[in-house]
Amino acid sequence: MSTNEQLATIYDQVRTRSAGEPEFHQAAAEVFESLHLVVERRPEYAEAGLIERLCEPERQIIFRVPWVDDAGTVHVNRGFRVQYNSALGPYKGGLRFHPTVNLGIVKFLGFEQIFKNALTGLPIGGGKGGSDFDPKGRSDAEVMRFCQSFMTELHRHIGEYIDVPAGDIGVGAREIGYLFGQYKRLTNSYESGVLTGKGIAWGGSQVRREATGYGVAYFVAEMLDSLGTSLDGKTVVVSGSGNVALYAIEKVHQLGGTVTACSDSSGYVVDPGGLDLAVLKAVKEDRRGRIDEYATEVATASFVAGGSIWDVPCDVAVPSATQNELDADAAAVLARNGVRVVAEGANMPTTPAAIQTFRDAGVAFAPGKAANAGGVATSALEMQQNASRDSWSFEYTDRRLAAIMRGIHRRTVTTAEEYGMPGDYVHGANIAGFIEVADAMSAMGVI
Ligand code: NDP
Ligand code: 2IT
Repeated sequence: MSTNEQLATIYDQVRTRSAGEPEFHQAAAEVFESLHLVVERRPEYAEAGLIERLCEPERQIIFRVPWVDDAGTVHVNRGFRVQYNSALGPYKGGLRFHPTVNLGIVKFLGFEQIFKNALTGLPIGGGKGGSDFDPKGRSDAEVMRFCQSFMTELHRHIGEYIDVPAGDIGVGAREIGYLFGQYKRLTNSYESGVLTGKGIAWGGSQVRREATGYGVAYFVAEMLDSLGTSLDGKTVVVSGSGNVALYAIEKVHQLGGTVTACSDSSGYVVDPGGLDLAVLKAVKEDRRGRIDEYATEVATASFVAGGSIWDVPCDVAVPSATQNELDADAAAVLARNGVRVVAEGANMPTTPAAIQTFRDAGVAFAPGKAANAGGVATSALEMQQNASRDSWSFEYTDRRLAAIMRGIHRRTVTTAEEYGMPGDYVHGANIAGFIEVADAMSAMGVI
């Protein structure tokens, strides 16, 4: 059997076993596309059944989450934690609270997380979790009761050396606080290292809140540097207006770029002179409001309900909302409008056809597992601080983050070159991440 046939057979088995999980198939297919380059040179990976083992989560936990709303009505949600791979360290990855969450979504995110975490060079395995709970429109008390119920089951499966969750869509500092409080109460122990993204006063790390967005901006700066230019004077469009988007915008502005548009699920705002971050934070962080409120408050801005944010011309695009938000049509528009660099702040926001469109148009494209790894990397720095009962300054932690992002960029570029795909960040990230995990798994035998 040729290498390609061998990989096609394994991929078919993966699909059959995970019927009805299209996002997981997509995430797996993206990695499989790069694997033939590795397996041709290193057949021992395929022989040891490594690829099949990597595709199968070590453990999947699905549980009932009952809770009572403010009116006294009982609700039942579903909770998930997929402990995907612990070859490099305890399972690590966020929790997502969003009505679209299902097992396939959690598996795609967990699978990506394995390679992303490997690329950071830090000792963290891959996992992901969440619930189909929708926090939108819920009071703090309702969110608290939901989080307490969720943690009442989850606490038996996690721990500083076992599995360390953090935030993702719908899970920020407020939710991590309720989750940590309930974990502490159930276990009667102040185990700081069990969750990351905590508040600074109770074991959190400086820069963790900013880290994913800052990290993407640092990565974009490296990509532009490779092209012989910089962020200075560039126009940038960032989709979403959550944790990742807000701090990507902040750092892009600090590095001399101008972010002219951002969005939420209701539409997008354009502010040609550059978004006013203070107003944006007031709307989105302080008030948990909708993005059209920005256009009501800022005279130079306009709100477009629905529509595609990718119609806004830019030099750099940073999709930072959710999976498959940038399709081939949007990619064609961006390319036609002269985009030079696209970096994924979200996980898998770009469809496979859109990635191909960027390749064909010669646009530099960085996948999330490289470009958005700054969040989880800083989570690993939070774990280091918790383990040593230390806390570092903002400046020191930010320098560490910037160095990690430079390292991931260098490694991705070098690996792509080594495997005959110069300039291809997708292959570079997949191959570098895979080799790191595969070598560790090989050393540990068939487990
Ligand atoms: P937030 O919940 O803070 O913000 C999410 C943003 O994306 C909101 O603006 C939201 O709009 C929008 N959005 C979410 N789902 C949809 C949807 N189905 N359709 C349209 N818009 C949507 O999440 P984060 O900023 O933390 O996460 C954004 C992305 O970044 C996700 O893909 C996440 O997996 C990824 N990521 C997050 C990291 C982190 O540290 N937080 C680390 C690495 C990656 P609305 O409010 O209208 O729903
Ligand atoms: O997708 C991601 O990398 C995250 N949501 C962050 C995970 C973490 O453990 O900090």
